[in-house]
Amino acid sequence: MTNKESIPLSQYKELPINEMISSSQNFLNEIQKRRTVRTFSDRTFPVEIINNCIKAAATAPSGANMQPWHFVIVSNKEVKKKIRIAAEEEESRFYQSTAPQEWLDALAPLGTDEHKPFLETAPYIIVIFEKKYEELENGEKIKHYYTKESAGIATGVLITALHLAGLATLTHTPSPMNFLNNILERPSNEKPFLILVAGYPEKGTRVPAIEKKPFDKITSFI
Ligand code: IYR
Repeated sequence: MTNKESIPLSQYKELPINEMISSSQNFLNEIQKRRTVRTFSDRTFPVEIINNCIKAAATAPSGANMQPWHFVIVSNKEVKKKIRIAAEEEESRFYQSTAPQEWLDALAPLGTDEHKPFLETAPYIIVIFEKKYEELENGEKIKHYYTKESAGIATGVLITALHLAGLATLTHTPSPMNFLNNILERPSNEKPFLILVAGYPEKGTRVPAIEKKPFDKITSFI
């Protein structure tokens, strides 16, 4: 490995095997409780919790360490309303005309439709942008690599961190999402990647009776 400058890997700590097993099992037990929810309470909580989770997300590996992401934390009621109106417009088009029947059939078990009240009810919505390139003040453009993969990994960490902080989330991807650049005043080198709704589930929230595939169906060992 050629490396101009390096520092010791001082934070890495090897664990005894029994701790590795119990730690991975404990994490599995916890993350298995994560469910996507679609009904949120309007009860709020300190933004510090969101900030910490985003800082955790920003530790994710990324293409050439370019960290090609930007997170917009929306709690302002008017802005949330604008996002809801624009998303519902896109979603009405999707559900009523552009979605192929095959896609609608795949979504049927989730019970989704064009109504997105959670975009206004939940205290925070986090809009994640993938940055296609960085534009320096002198106009020079620095290309970013694997932006989708990088934003996807960071989003996975974010969802996990929010779950461990005691919050429920919903990944929402109205399509197309360009309206988010206008409403949130983000530049054209940033492409909306995903909306992550975060909050407490509404009392009495129900979730679809769906399951994850069994381990042996998603793995093979050679
Ligand atoms: N964006 C739409 C449709 C939708 C698509 C998929 I793939 C989902 O897993 C869920 C919903 C919506 O948010 O309703």
